[in-house]
Amino acid sequence: MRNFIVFLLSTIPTLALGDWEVNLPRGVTPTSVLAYDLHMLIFYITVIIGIGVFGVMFYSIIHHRKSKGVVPANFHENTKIEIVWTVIPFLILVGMAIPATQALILMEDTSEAEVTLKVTGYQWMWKYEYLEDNVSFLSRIDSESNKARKLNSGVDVSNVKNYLLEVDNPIVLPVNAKIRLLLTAGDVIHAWWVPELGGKKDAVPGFVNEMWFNINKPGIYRGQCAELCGKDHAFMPIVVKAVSKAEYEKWVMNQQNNNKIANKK
Ligand SMILES: [Cu+2]
Repeated sequence: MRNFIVFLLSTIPTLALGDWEVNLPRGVTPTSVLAYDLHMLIFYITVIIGIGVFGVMFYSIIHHRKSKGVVPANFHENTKIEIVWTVIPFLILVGMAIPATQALILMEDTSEAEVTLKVTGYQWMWKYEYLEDNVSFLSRIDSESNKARKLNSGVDVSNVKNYLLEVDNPIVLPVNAKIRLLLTAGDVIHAWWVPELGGKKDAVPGFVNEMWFNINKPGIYRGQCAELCGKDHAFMPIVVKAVSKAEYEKWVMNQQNNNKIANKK
């Protein structure tokens, strides 16, 4: 039975199930934390409403059943009740819409970013351009995952570390800095998604979408393309390495030097 459940869960394309987690990750950015907290708040409101509504319903079904000789009350077209059951849901909805709107407004505010990273989706890789620092590179799935994923590769993928979630060139970004992403695509629609950084945005040919995050914890964060973009859609992962500002500056210098050497050749 457990194997069957594991099989069923494995058919759901999500990253969160690796550790038997079913909830969203809380993430490491202000927007991901906000989205998580908002999700939990609304989840608890719906749980309380669910318990209330089903509680009253089951209580009525059991204690006011016909076989007990109960005669139904008649309050058809009762204005007071109709006002109450309209006003209460209205207030609950407004109460949920206020924090949700505030969160959306914050998520859309890409102003005053320190680093601007242009992301272009291609079949099937990502191109990253650091607009201020003149650094750019392509990022593809790493060769180990790529070999293992081939039909009849004979590789047991459970032995491949970060299977399908590893790239050759990860993105490096500083922590505690506002990062603005400009997303577009060169062929078909892709979507850039790293769950722990919050948000997921489409990369559409001919359009530039924006998103931002400010990573508060150094670490490696992994994601995937989240828009079906062709046969290798599942094989264009995203890896973000969040490092201190000093380390980031060092990395940028190295990249610029590498670019210079490559250009000379
Ligand atoms: Cu894609």
